[in-house]
Amino acid sequence: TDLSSSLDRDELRTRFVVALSDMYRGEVPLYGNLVDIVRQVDRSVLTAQGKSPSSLPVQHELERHGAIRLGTENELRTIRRLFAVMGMHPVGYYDLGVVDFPLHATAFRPISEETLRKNPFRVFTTLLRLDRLSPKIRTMAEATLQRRNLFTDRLLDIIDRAESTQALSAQDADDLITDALKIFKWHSKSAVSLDQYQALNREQPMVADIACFPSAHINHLTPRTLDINLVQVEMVRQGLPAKDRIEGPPPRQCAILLRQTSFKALEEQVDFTDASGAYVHGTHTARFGEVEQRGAAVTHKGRELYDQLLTATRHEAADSGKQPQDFDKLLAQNFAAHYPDSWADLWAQGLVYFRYQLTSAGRYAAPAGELHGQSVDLKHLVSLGLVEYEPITYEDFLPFSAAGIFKSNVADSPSASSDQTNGSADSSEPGHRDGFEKSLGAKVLDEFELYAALERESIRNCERELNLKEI
Ligand code: OOG
Ligand code: NI
Repeated sequence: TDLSSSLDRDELRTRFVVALSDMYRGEVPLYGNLVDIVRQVDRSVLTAQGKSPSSLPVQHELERHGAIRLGTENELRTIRRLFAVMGMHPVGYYDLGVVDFPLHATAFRPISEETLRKNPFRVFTTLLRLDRLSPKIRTMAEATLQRRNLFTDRLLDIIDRAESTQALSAQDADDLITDALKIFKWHSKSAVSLDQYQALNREQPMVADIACFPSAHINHLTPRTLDINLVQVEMVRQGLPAKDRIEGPPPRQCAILLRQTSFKALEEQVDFTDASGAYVHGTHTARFGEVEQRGAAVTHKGRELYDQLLTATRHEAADSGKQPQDFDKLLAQNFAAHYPDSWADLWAQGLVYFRYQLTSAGRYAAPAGELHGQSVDLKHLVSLGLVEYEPITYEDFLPFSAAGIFKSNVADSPSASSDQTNGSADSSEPGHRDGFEKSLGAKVLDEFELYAALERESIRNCERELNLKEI
């Protein structure tokens, strides 16, 4: 027995993202260029603020998310178990059916305040909906997916042990990382013939991406940046094949939700096998690089307002045949007119989730026990200057933004020319979510409830420190 066995899930997650990032930079050199751009931009932002480039915590340079696409329930369930060992759990449901992709998804991510602080890395994980494919293509996809096994026996064994003993030896931990990487590695030899690839690709390019390869290659990684607008400008200036607009809300004083942009997927050489077993050269387009900038998590009310403004802008733009730059201008105008842009207003109108803490005056008053046992409401405590609030960071994804990212990474398809997505903002028909959860073998957590719980917990802490009755 190994007495040094323990299980530090946060550390495993950090080792995993570092290893994944090294692997991906090796596989997709252009991704390395994007990371360099992000570092340059962040340095220039800090310099402009009179800060030293080393003033950021080391975790700043760890990627914030990645994405994979899976083909079967069994793959999804095993991935769920693997990510749980690294402290990542399924949060949120995303239906890509809103843009007619036979896909739905969740994000595996840390959920507690402490683990998010240590390293919030998450993986957007998509499952192919076989029930949405035409019968012939479905049979073909199922047959190739049945033949592949993403997981080594050693990896399955380590996951079992982590689940049953809640501990791993140092060797187990090393092997977990090594064998997990094998799942996400790129293979330039396809598991199917060029004919089959083309048939699957015609049905929907994502179907070919998922069903034609022996691994579930990571399709992008995403560092964060301090200024996504500058990264977009710099990508264009340096000749990267940048997506033509930034997804998400317009630039604001008070950043909300998530803004993302990417360089588009590259055409890569692939060997297919023909009937005689000989290799035939072809290409595949799936892997890209992305950056993100996160703002505040919004409440249901804040999200409805966001969806409403986005949908209205899309309709307005479609009616007048607007180009992407004009769309962004229109979006910015609509937000400026209707979405409050000061923390005080966002707070007063209940649009954002906040973390509350005692001010120095509050900490001074606490031991004096002046408020002991009283029930004082939160707004009053804030107005007395005893409690202050800061926005909670959004840790999830946005269905329309994800759809925009998917669409801009589909090669040569008629829908690829436009980032504007159709469909209604109500992206989560309950029937689909149920089906996804059945495939997953677990419920997906509700992101709004998680933010509300973080907010409540911070309020309870203030009450305890001030010796108040519960607010
Ligand atoms: C995932 C696209 C979604 C995001 O950042 O919204 C995503 C994919 O292309 O597989 O990663
Ligand atoms: Ni992404």
